[in-house]
Amino acid sequence: MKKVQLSLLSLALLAFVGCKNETKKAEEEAKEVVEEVVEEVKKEVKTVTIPLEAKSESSVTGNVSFSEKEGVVHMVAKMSGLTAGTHAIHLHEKADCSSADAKSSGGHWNPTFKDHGAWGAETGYHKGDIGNFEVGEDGTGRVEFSTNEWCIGCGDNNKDIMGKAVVVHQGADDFTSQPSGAAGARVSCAGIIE
Ligand SMILES: [Cu+2]
Ligand SMILES: [Zn+2]
Repeated sequence: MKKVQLSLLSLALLAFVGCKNETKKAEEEAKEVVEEVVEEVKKEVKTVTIPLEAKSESSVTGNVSFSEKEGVVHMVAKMSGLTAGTHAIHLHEKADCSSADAKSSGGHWNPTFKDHGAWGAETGYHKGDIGNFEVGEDGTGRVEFSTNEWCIGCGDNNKDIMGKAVVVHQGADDFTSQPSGAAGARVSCAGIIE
């Protein structure tokens, strides 16, 4: 039995030595390809992930990640500690969550000076008017949102979300009350900073 194992091992060794040069070349080529792809991905995809901080005596925490590819920003917000029901989520104008009620983040981010409304509404909407989401008994929430009206760090004041804040509200956005949809207390906040 041992003998069989040994001869198998030497066969494998022979094969290994024989192929070594070619393997090495293939390995190097593969490495180059991987490096090129990584460089391309770095160029194409910008990402920022930020933690949500509980505010207004809530226990709502979580995180929000933004990624930009080919001119479209995709947002994924994951939250827990919410009350069951409908909650609003917006981008507010300042990445400052320092006050206990998160009002330090200012009003809705509205670089184009439009009325507050539902995203895409003909009557107007703020660039921060993401909308509402539903939460069940387990208190967790997940929001996915994509738009080509935002960018990550492009420097265009009408699009750039860097330096703004994600704010989650205790209540629902009615999409009509001005200037912010009467969504109630700010229960969680995250500054969009790197
Ligand atoms: Cu808000
Ligand atoms: Zn608004």
